Amino acid sequence: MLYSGLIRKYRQYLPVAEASVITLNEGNTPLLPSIRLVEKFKLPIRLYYKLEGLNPTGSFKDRGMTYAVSKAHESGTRVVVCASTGNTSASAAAYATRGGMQAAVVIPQGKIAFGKLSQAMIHGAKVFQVKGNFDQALEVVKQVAANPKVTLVNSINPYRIEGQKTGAYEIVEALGEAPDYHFIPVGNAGNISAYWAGYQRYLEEGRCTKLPKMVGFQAAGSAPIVLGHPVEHPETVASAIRIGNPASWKMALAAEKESHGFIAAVTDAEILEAFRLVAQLDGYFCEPASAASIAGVLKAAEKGYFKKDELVVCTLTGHGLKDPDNAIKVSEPPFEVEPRAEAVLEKLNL
Ligand code: AN7
Repeated sequence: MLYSGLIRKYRQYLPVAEASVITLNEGNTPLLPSIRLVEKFKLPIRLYYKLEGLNPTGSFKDRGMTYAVSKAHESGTRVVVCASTGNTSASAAAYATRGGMQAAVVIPQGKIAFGKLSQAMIHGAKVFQVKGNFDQALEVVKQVAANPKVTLVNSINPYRIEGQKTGAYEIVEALGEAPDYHFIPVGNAGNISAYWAGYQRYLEEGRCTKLPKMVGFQAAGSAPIVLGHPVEHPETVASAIRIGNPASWKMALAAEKESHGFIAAVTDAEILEAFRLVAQLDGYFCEPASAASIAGVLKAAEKGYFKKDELVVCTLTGHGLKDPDNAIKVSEPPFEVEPRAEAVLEKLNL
């Protein structure tokens, strides 16, 4: 049967009137085994990447957005709003226009990756750049959404979390069981909460027989959950997770505790190194925030956290092409040469 997106696949979990289903056939993303990264670092584990960058707008946000925008349509509103570090705005813009609706997105000025800004713009969202950070933008849209003609589609909208649970369902379906660990970057903390709830639902329904330990990573300069207090001026190269006061803080703490996992910080240097390594060793280009989970795997392995042959899934939350500036910064620069074969051959050290 033709794949037609998450709402149709998981109809029993994501009920909505058929006339309001707004989909770009999101989900059904690959689970890719790591080969060379595992080899190089002699990791004792089986490591899989969940390639969420292969969703229609290039991030995991599409899983929740299809459902949140469809439910907004069903309820009769035709304007959706969100604050965003980039990916939520790209996704909201695409799904809104697909449904003949308007998106209004509020983003921190100069602090979102260019690819993401271009997505919101090309899909026809009304884009508001605020002189402030994500946390301030979220406060603004919460107030805007007090207007009954408008629906908030940040992850405080429970339909977003319902949709994002499908990431866990797909992993269990692909592996035939839950993994031992699920590693994931943490920003506003909606995704770690959604995965945990998704695994729990599949356990209840007998689709798996155990639950993974949930292991989340914040950037060291934006690590409120690790520090135990909000961060007023969050900073990190991983702009997607530059968030100082996560909306789903309590749910993330519950996921950490109930699953016997942990939430820790990785530095920008560790994030950028993991970002480069996954691209250069395993051939997959994710965005810096996504690589926080891989940085976390490397750090945990160094401390002897894993047992032999344990199964670890890392969610690679967004596509690298959204943020080419950082890729260029961490890579070998191009050679500038004359248009002659010798000039190329000379550099190849054959
Ligand atoms: C690539 O787009 O918050 O912990 O406004 O884009 O569920 O917030 C993005 C977050 C990880 C963190 N990786 O997920 C937004 C936004 C990428 C992201 C996260 C984000 P949450």
